[in-house]
Amino acid sequence: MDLDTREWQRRDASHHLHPFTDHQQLRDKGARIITRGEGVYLIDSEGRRILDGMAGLWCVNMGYGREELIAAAERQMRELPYYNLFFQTAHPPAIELAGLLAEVTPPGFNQVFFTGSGSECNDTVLRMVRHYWACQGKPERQVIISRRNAYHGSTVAGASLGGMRGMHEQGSLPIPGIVHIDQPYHFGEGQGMSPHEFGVARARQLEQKLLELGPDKVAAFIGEPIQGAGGVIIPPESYWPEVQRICDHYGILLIADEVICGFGRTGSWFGCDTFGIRPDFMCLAKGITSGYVPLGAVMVSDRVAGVIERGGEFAHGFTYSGHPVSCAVAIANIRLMQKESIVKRVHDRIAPYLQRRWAELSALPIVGETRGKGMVAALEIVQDKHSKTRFPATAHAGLTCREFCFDNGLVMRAVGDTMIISPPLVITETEVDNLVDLARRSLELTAERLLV
Ligand code: PXG
Repeated sequence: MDLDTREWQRRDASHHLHPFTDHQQLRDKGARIITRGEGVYLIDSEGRRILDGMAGLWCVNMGYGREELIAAAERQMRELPYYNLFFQTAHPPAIELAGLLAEVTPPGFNQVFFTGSGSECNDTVLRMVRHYWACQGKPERQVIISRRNAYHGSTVAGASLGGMRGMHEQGSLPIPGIVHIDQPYHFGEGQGMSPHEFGVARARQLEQKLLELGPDKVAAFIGEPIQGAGGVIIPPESYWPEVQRICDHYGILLIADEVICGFGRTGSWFGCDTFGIRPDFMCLAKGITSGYVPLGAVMVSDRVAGVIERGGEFAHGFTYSGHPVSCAVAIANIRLMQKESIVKRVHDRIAPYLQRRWAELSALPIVGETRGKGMVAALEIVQDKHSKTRFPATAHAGLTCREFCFDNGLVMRAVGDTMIISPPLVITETEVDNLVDLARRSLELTAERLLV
């Protein structure tokens, strides 16, 4: 179908409910219609090229239009478009991918449970953690500790594990047995402490919460190595080692939600490698297939898998757990990453370049801080650079900047007044220059509009 923009928008408004969207606002404005992708660029229904600074939703790591991934999907669809992994059955793509994941994940991860998404990974992990403790004769270990402003998905367990107040308010969440501590967000909540002190202080909240609940009631701690959707919250260096120490000391399981950080985003294969975390579970999705088809995978450590394997039937699974087409694309995606040494390229070349260029934006009068790691970065829009005072909420500084970005041909996300990027890992130096120039122009326009 080849319709003009207005007709697409009319049809969209007639029948389509969007995720995380105020439909009144959307209907007034009309949706942006994206029709194609090429490399790091999107093309919209007006034929405009837009640099995708978010890699879709943090997932199109290898860029749009990769023939290897397209061919793998087509081949698998012809061979076996669907079969399940229930009832003592398996298929070649799931078996091959499980082995490949064991190869690329850190030592001690040799078992994988497939799902269809990041949210399903976190639902799986919640059930598996409690099942693990029940198998160990400790069914009273139920509570999972998470963090405010974490994002772990939109299913009931995912949204409950997440720490988004707006999500909890809709639908009586969180479900019982999930509690939240504060996030390691130094710019927003540092209270005059040094990053080091603040990192330790925020990690120690885990210990305080454990002691308050009784350590024998606590099953696990869950965290994103870097919080993505919460605004690219990069914890101080002191944070994760202290969290790890506490988890080890009290014997609670550590779940790393690597849905965004996994597959090269932070400059190593996994966020755990970057931060030296030794988790019991890793939740993977998004970059596992570069977003071409849906897939999630829960990596289960040897210590946990040994118990689960001896624990009888784990009554859990999805129709699309390890869908053959998704697994075939994931295999092709990981092989392509290996062939192009993409993680090394990110680490040695393109991430340092991106971070150097991004940091230049900190000189702008409305930028209070820039930060980044690997191929994610953020900046804080402020009214007063020296006191780091924010604009009043009514100014909608972040959304204003986001609109200027779109108009200038750049996708950059706003989380409140924090602007964030997570471009495809295959972005070139010239494209990074283009991204930073477009971001600068949009920030200047935002300043002109707001600093009157
Ligand atoms: N964990 C993390 C860390 C995520 O970022 C999920 C789990 C859930 O994955 P699924 O595949 O169920 O969506 C995510 C997803 C945003 C945004 O606005 C971020 C996500 C999803 C939608 C929007 O930044 N992350």
